[in-house]
Amino acid sequence: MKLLFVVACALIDADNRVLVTQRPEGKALAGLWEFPGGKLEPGERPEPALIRELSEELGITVKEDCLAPLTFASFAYPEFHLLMPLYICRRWEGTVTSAEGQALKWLRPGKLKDLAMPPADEPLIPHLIDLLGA
Ligand code: 9L3
Ligand code: MG
Repeated sequence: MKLLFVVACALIDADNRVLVTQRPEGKALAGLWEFPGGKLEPGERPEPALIRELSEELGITVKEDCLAPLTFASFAYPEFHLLMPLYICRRWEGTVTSAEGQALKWLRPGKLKDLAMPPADEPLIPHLIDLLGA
């Protein structure tokens, strides 16, 4: 089975809200709300990959020591098995903007349950509720 290594991040604001972004039309899982991130490039370590993805998708600069791993997601699709660590980040430089035209939402963790999310992302919600409250 092919492994797909993806990294994702819960950006957390001063009110303990978490950022989710909507996958754009034309991409796999279009319309679903996810924690921002993406695939590792060949030879790339997870943290630099996440820093690159957050810069490309949200226009922010994140330092590696501001990323802390929280938990791990795994989901077996028919074509590949997705492995995805979830990092948290409370400090970044710049303003979060939709650099690729995707919709953005800041939500308390308890509200994430109302969104349609990819199957890998949904089991991450209780970990964020444990950390930040609902
Ligand atoms: N994926 C799932 N949850 C996420 C992210 C960032 C990605 N939080 C899944 C969707 C795709 C695959 O990982 O199946 C690769 O993502 P992308 O490179 O298409 O964003
Ligand atoms: Mg992505």
